[in-house]
Amino acid sequence: MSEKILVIGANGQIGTELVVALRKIHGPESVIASDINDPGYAIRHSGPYELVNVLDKDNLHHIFEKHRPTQVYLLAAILSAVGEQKPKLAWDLNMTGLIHILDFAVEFKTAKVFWPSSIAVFGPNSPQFHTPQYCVMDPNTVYGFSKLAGERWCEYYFTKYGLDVRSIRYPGLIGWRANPGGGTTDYAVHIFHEALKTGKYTSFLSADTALPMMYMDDAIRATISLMDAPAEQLTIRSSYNLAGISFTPTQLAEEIKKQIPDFEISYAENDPRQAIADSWPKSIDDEYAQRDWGWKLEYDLATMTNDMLTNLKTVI
Ligand code: AKB
Repeated sequence: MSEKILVIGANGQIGTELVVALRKIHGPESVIASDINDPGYAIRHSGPYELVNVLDKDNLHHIFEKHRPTQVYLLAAILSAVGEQKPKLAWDLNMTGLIHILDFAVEFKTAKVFWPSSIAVFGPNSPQFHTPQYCVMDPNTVYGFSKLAGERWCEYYFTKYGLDVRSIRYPGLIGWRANPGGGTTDYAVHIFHEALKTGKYTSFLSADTALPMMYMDDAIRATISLMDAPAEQLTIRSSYNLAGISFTPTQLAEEIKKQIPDFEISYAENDPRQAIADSWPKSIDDEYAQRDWGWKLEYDLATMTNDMLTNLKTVI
């Protein structure tokens, strides 16, 4: 069957890379990139593009009618830090946007839907180390509980309407092609830009704040492998834990110093993102992803740092 893949939120950190990867696999004409904002040069010139606002039901209905997508990736979201500044908007975009997509996917018989969840679904009373797939979940950010509620909606549409929805709880994502957009893990991307530009960085998270992170190449590979996995192998229709690599700002700075020996890191105090980070797991257990769809991480801290610095140098 020839695919028609709609990527919503194509200008974001994941979307920018996912569109390129999907266009390589399926051909440029099969992947419709869409976003609320005008696309960047690469996306506009490498295949079809639509302006889409997920909160505008009529506009979205028109896009489904026009393209009749066989797969939809809904990446438009407000992340943890911005979500705390605009809680109602974060809830509305993250929830209403998802429900619109799930409804239209049922109406237009979309074969598969991908929706990203996050390690933000865990909270202060979740186990902090090797956080399992199933445990206490008491997220205390709007982003976190919108993702947790979204996971429940995904499983509900799978059970009630047979919609093939798939999801990953992404760790913090690190890539060189696009910037992150307002999350708590953004420091781990900014640090590379500043290391190359100024040789210094002030981290808004404290020196020993460990968080699960993942290099974008692994995240894109995970997303596409999950979407390619045979449906009968998938035992989780809420969202799969993915472990990635856990490290602190100090450990990341030490790794950067191996290549930029004069690099200096300092630490800001009283940043509101610290409390968010403190409520999240320090490491994650992803045994279900390994077992169900053969997930295996490729990049560790050293190889990720090396690849980031090598590639970022060519674009900044
Ligand atoms: C954020 O920091 O909000 C995101 C996430 C972990 O979901 N990167």
